[in-house]
Amino acid sequence: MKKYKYSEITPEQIYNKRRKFIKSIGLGVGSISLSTFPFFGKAYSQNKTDLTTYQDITTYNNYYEFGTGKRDPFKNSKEFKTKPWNVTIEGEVDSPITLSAEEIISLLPSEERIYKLRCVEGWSMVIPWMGFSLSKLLNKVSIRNSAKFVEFESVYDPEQMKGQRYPVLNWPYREGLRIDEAMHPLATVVTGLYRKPLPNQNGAPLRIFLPWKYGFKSAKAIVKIKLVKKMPTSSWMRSSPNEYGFYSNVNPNVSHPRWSQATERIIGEGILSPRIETEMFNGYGDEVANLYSGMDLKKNF
Ligand SMILES: Nc1nc2c(c(=O)[nH]1)N[C@H]1C(S)=C(S)[C@@H](COP(=O)(O)O)O[C@H]1N2
Ligand SMILES: [Mo]
Repeated sequence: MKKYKYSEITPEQIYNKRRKFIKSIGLGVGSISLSTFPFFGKAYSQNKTDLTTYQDITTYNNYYEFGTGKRDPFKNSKEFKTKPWNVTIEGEVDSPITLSAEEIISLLPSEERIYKLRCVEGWSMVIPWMGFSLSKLLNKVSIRNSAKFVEFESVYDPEQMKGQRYPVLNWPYREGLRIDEAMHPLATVVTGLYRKPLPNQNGAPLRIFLPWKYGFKSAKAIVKIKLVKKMPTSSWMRSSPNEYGFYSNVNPNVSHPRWSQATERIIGEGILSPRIETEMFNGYGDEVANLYSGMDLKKNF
């Protein structure tokens, strides 16, 4: 099996054809904004071992607000209304702000970012996300020195989200990061995938994505970002504290209490193809390992 280093945001070996195409129409790779760029989902070839297909990315999901089955989010989120949509940034800031999703998307240009998502369940996908660094959004407020952590809150709307009528998790879905993790350039606000607006099942209109952490750290459909003094308790920590810690960095050497994290299955490759070895920090260690220097990552799982 071909082995990629997943640390490059736009690996040439994966997107060579596309880069040529982009060059030919006169745009640099780093800064294609959704608003100025025509959507084209099928203008490039797809090698199965490279990118996960649009079909798989949008029909095999975890999004418990819409049900716990993998196809539930695809089936149950079709009518979900993402307009109007506001995101509030509050807490340890000088003045809180509320921006609409449209404002955020037009204010902060999205670029294509190919990152692998590694779910704690032991599977992964390579996804051509559209998005921008979370730090750019956080910099819209003036953050006080007292802020040490960031808490994300997903939308609470049991009328539209059937899953929230059951106590599968402590709703709304909450996640958290240390502030330096949140400010890291790889911490992403996702606005789309495959150069199209983000499908509902993947967390429209805005979701977070942390390439070096298990997928559940990447809260979908966020409505609130709160700067806080103390380490927040995420929904997963609350539901099962011995299984899910605050950090949840991808780490092949630390097993989940009920299964190993040493290998993963790439979605779409068929059940006969071998699992690949999971890499520390999901393969992004060169970029993020310094955030954890001196920390015992077995204790801080
Ligand atoms: N609000 C919310 N965000 C969520 C989840 C969820 O159930 N609710 N599931 C998480 C999990 S476990 C994973 S693996 C990823 C899946 O993202 P994807 O469906 O876009 O692949 O979303 C994460 N974000
Ligand atoms: Mo997950």
